[in-house]
Amino acid sequence: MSRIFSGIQPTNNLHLGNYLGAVKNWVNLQKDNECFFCVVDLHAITVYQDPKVLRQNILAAAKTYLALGVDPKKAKIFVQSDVKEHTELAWILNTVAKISELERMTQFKDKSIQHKSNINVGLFDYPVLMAADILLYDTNLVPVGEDQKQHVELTRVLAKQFNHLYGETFVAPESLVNKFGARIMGLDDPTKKMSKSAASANNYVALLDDPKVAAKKIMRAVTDSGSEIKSGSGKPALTNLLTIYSLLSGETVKDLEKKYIGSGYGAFKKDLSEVVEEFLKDFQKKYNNISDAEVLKVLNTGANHMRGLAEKKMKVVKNKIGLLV
Ligand code: AQP
Repeated sequence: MSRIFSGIQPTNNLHLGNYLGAVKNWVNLQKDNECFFCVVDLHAITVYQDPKVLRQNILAAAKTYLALGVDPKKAKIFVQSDVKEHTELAWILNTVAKISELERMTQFKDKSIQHKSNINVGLFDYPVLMAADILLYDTNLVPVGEDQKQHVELTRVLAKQFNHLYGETFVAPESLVNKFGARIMGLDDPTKKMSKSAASANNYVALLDDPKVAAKKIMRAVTDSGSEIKSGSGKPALTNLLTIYSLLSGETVKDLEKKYIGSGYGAFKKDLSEVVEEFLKDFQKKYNNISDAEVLKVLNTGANHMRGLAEKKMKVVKNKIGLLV
């Protein structure tokens, strides 16, 4: 049994990429591991969020975890800002992290281009807070999409640097990246990952999109030149659509390729749009049955449990660096 930590930012409605690259994996992992799944709201504010919308998005993210199958009897679900030790440890790790290491982070570079008018210190420091989230709980494994692998690598570096300076304190975690579906690409641009904060809503299928609207997004998705339904190099759009189809339907990409020999893109996309529509209808039925009171209770229980672990760990950390405890 491993200890597992992962989180998603409540920056907008979660999308198919968040599900297929992250939460789907969590649902499997919770069976045999000690799992902590967090709504990382303090990460979200590194890009300006409307306060009223953020509040709704935090609850929506937690409800989404539940509706996708994360089971509070098996895993702890909580909100990052409910456990103040995350930021406390982030400050301490800041004194170990090197600016030159943070400057190499791809997400920081990408987001600095995307949010030119607000390249704030938090955006730069994001990976250190993420390291704190992970190290605070002696996490062994961090299930993430391909895009977050670099941050987990940095977490390992920080754990080792701290241990070297102050003695064995932190577990150096490993990232757990799905072989398949780790990087779901944008529907409007299959060379970039599907992202909640993409400029166009046609980039993603949000899990709370009207199922009919989502079906239309699939029909409008960019395709590759030619007409063959095939994945592989030179076919980034079809590779992405086949990946989504396979992960949602359980059919392998090979079987899907066979099934659509001789069919055009239109027929393939029509079927995929129906698969997506059905998936969203089923998900939203579950989502709409979860009340605010129910999710708040789950978050409260989760936060209480996590606070206990976090307080204990912070005592150890403070003691190691010579603070009074
Ligand atoms: N397109 C994706 N394919 C596979 N996995 C993905 N993840 C995100 N996008 C994809 C995985 O989902 C988890 C949570 O990610 P996040 O929301 O905390 O941050 P992010 O990676 O920055 O996701 P977005 O959608 O791009 O959010 P914004 O636009 O707000 O920055 C992670 O495990 C991530 O790998």
